Amino acid sequence: MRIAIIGLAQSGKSTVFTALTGQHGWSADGLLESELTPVAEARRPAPNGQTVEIIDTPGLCRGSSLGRGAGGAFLREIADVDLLLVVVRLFGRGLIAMDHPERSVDGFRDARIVDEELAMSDASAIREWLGSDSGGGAEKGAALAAILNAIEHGQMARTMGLAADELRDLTEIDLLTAKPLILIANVDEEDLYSETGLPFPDELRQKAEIAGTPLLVCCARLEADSACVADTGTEASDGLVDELTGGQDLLTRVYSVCEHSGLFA
Ligand SMILES: Nc1nc2c(ncn2[C@@H]2O[C@H](COP(=O)(O)OP(=O)(O)OP(=O)(O)O)[C@@H](O)[C@H]2O)c(=O)[nH]1
Ligand SMILES: [Mg+2]
Repeated sequence: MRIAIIGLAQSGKSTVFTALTGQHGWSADGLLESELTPVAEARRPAPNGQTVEIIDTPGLCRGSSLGRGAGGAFLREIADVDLLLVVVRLFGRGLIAMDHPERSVDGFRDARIVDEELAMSDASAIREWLGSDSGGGAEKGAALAAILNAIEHGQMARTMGLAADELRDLTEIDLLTAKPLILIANVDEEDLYSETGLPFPDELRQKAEIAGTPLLVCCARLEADSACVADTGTEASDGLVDELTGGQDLLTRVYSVCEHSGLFA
């Protein structure tokens, strides 16, 4: 099982990577084109004993699928993973986020940008196939043209009623928008403990609910710190944190979503 962590630049992807693997991932400073995407195994094997490989990727921005920024080049490389973890930044709300590609903190907008970049990357992969003489036959060409049309009209392939591997059999292209996906809302530690309400806008939750996308709230920094100290399996926490996390660490919650979605089958 392979999982890729994606999201806009400076959203906390590498911190999530550390939380899940206990190792360090990408940092924008050390980014060299020749470097490979950091890959590590999860700290614990999956409940069925399966090895889970986790891949950290450089950050996306608007236009990544057209080659802008560091992240776009990796989109097709991670097209064969089984699950995408999309990290959206919600920490540092109310501050000007000079290190963020959009210069502000807005998880709903960022989740939409990621969807758009995945869709544009899929669309260009399909167009490339349709434009080449790949000999896939008229049936396959027609299926791909229909999928391309839907993606260009904003529909994600994962909502087309076909599983990612069924779509793959049909199209022979690994479509990013067909991948199962978990949204990770990366909040400040103070937000986790805040009693003034949930630390992310309702529209992000609504977007997740409408799309049937699991949404996990976490403070990646806190989880990364405890992952580096010890692997305790589940983290004891209390109060609001328990309500948000069920008292479990991020890896446990990711595994739980995978189990419910049949991804460990
Ligand atoms: N306050 C707070 N800061 C965080 C959290 N997660 C990450 N950060 C900080 O945000 C900055 C970026 O974190 P990274 O994990 O490197 O983000 P990234 O998405 O991997 O960044 P790129 O690889 O450059 O795209 C670092 O300074 C982190 O310490 C969090 O949960 N809370
Ligand atoms: Mg990184």
